[in-house]
Amino acid sequence: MRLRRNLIWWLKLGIGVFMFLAGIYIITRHTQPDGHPTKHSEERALPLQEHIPAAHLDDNKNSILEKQIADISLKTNVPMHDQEGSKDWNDYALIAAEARQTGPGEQGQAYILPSNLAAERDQLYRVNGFNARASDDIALNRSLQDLRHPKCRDKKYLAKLPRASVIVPFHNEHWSTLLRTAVSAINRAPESLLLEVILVDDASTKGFLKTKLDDYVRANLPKVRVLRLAQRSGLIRARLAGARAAQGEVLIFLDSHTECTTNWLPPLLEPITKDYRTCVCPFIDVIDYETFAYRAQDEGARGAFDWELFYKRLPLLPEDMENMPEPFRSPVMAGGLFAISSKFFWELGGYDPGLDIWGGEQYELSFKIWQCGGTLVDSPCSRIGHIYRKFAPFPNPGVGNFVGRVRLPEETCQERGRNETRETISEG
Ligand SMILES: *[C@@H]1O[C@H](CO)[C@@H](O)[C@H](O)[C@H]1NC(C)=O
Ligand SMILES: *[C@@H]1O[C@H](CO)[C@@H](O)[C@H](O)[C@H]1NC(C)=O
Ligand SMILES: [Mn+2]
Repeated sequence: MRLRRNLIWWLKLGIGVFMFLAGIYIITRHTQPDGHPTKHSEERALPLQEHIPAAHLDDNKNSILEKQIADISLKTNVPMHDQEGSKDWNDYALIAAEARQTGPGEQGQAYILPSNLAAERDQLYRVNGFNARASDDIALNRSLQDLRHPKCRDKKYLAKLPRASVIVPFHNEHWSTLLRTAVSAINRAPESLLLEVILVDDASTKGFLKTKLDDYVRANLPKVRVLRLAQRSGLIRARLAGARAAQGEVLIFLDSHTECTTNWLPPLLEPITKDYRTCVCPFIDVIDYETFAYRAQDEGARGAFDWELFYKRLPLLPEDMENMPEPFRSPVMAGGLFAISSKFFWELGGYDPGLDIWGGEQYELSFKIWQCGGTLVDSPCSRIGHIYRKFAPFPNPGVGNFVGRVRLPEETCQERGRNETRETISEG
């Protein structure tokens, strides 16, 4: 009898002490001042995946208290959004309409140009490096097959996402490939999330890219505006000009001969909403330069480079495979297509404007992202096709490759941004 009483007393004391300690733990976590860049607030902005295991503490049959602690620390560590905060952004009416669409190149199928058009074909091939004549027979709003991971189809994203500005620099781009870039981006993005598409004309010389383009855009594409550079400035300076003109909270850079596929935008915006220093790349698919057939390049890889700074693709890590289709970290971006918050882009100082035309700019920006406390991820549910040309149709007017001239951001990020606490971008 006495022994049992003793046991109960000890048990009560044990529970009491445990609850007291747990209480103190909760209180200190809760009252941590928000504005101070403590280690704690550093952790807050880490990508979601790293914190997810905490949610599985439920399985652990320990005390309710422990679960409460886990819940609270989850809430304070990560701007987690529950089911109510998420939304199905799919445009099912559009998906159904596209499924019925037939014609040249529809459903992303190969289009074989009739042989009587060989002369026109050859002439346009020479100036574009791809079969632009075939492109002209394909609808600007052609349908594409859905190559995404099956789990992407009904995946929900945050209901509150920031608005994006799409920036498309071009120099002598072909008419239908340029417009298909804009049309596919606009049609397949939620109306409320795509603020504008800025076409940055880097001193093109083709006549139809002037008044005819302005007129077409004014009549058909209210979200598009054309920004003209006075002289040939190169890809990087064109992107910078577009970024300066952009009004969205997120900047999305696209190449001028690309096609965005179904629901491409929310998977790029969501990681940035969770941490504005995350830069997000879509999966890049291949649009065939001859037939415009749409196909996958692969099912994801990490960007890297060799000792000569040539871009390489490495296999995914096993944990990234397992996590599919969640965004995974990638050391360097391929370059042409990515999303970044305007805030972070300017904290990084944008691109180094000393960089000319093409080749290496992705290293400069990728290094700056990682060195300035950012993260670079690939988002498998966002897929965008790109025409890899058969050959370069115009000479590179710059000094060519500038790999040797990549300046590292020693001063760039130490001054800008480093002393700020991390935060998420406001919605809109
Ligand atoms: C594509 O455009 C054509 C012509 O402008 C239009 O009739 C058709 O409905 C559009 N298709 C979709 C899926 O919106
Ligand atoms: C920290 O940030 C504030 C506001 O952004 C700025 O005024 C200040 O100069 C920065 N301090 C340092 C040491 O960079
Ligand atoms: Mn390209």
